Amino acid sequence: LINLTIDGVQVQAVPGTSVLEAAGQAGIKIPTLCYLKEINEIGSCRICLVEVEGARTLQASCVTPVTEGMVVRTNTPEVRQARKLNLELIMSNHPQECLICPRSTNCELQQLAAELGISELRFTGAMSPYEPDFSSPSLVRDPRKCILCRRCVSVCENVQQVSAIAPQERGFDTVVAPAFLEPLGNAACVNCGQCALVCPTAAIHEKDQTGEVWAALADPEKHVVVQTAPAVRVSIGEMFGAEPGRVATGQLVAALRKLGFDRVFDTDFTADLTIMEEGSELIKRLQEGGTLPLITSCSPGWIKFIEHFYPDLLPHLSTCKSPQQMFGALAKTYYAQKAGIDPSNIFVVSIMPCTAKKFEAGREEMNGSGHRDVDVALTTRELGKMLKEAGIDFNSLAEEEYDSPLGISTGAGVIFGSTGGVMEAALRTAYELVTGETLPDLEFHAVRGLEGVKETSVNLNGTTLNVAVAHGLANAREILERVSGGQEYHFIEIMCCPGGCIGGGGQPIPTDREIRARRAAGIYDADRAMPLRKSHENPAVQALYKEFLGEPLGHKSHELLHTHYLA
Ligand code: HC0
Repeated sequence: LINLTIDGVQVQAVPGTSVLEAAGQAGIKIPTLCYLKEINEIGSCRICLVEVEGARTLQASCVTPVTEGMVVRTNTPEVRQARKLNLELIMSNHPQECLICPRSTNCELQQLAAELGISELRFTGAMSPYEPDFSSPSLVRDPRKCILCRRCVSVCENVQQVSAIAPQERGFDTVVAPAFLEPLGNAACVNCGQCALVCPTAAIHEKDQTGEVWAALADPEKHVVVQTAPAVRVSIGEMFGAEPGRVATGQLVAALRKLGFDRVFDTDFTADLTIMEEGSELIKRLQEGGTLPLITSCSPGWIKFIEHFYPDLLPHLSTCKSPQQMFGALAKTYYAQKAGIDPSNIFVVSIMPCTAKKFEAGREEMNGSGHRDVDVALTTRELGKMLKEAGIDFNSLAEEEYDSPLGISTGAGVIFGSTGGVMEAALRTAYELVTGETLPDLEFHAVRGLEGVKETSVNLNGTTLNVAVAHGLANAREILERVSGGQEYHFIEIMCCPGGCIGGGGQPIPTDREIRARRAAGIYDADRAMPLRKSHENPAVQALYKEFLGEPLGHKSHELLHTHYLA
């Protein structure tokens, strides 16, 4: 261990620790702005400056490693003044639009200005010459609000290995943008929104579609139904100050009814249905010698990634649409018929933890019912804003139940929300369908947790099934390279975002590793609390096959629930 002194306190730290981390471990807070643990440690913003005895200048503590005998001061007049000056310079070309900014009250720059005691704008310089970019179906780039911290660049390059954006031009003209200043909508961006999740300001944020939903709710001709993704129930409370991972399913339902939705349904229902279709597809490919491994297809950022970067591997993808899209297709056929409503008057809204779901909902081919499957996909953050605008006090709502039949689900549907969940749900069903026996233990812990790539083998009546799970696209790439290299898997789950949907780009800000872990724990709590925990036991899914679809992979399923991909 290395011994050093910070603000007169004796501190010990392992070699390689930064001064910032060592101070944090000793309970000494140093302000930061560009810093993002293990993702963006570049010392560019100069907010975390400290005085190191013997050094010629103040040092950025996030990139200064501890050394034996080091003496650090984090709170001297010089340090405070330098931090403040650096922040004032960052603010000198930042639009003063806080009152109308999408990140108002949740902006790190705003918060830091308050914490560092900035009470006047001493400098106002020229503004960024670049206009906002509205070309993406999921995200809005606003370079005027960019402070060039590079967090988005690092997440896109290192965590997702997509590299859709990078600093372009130089000097005052520097802008974070796609190559050749192309609009984001033309870039290889997968719409995952991890950039928006780490942006300290509103320089990248989700495309706000709340106006379209307010309009539909106010339209007496429209029958507006809503579906809630698995991962939203463990995060929406955070928009109202609740602890991450608190399961708020019943309050979510109550809040949506209060907003005026005609029916409140659950994406978990079609998650169960996905297991029936995808599980049957897996068994068919195993028995008939189809393309293996089969890879899951419910995460739209992942789909765009494989379409862009590994088109030769597309035959491995399941042809199943995602649960979001299956829901839309059924809402405008099965449900429309049952309820006696003209499908052209049904308006389907999704509440998703995901910005790529907006892109998916808009994909040309997603209209199996003869109508747009899903009309609008909102993020968890957008729903939070609507609830606030409506004056709904979320955390004090009494719990309510989903509507029937598209609101009936099992614990297997819930766990879709966390990395490994789709795999676990599929194994629960595949095991019982193939062996004809009841699973002795339905929890598959080998596929749970935040490790980047997880592998295990499951014995199905003498046949060994090799499975793998990846979350975050750098890990997806790792698995695809193994597949290309001939490693023998039968079934793979890939989710675009770190942690799976609980860490989606539309989730409340902040979302970090610890928050992801707590939301995942909430997902597994919700599963354990369900009376039914296997998709094939879902009575509403069984009724759907009996009354409408016939059988898994049948003609109607192909029409409504399956899709194709673009190479
Ligand atoms: Fe999925 Fe997801 S991607 S798992 O398949 O949770 O169900 O569609 O809604 O939340 O986004 C399912 C689909 C979701 C989430 C997301 C999750």
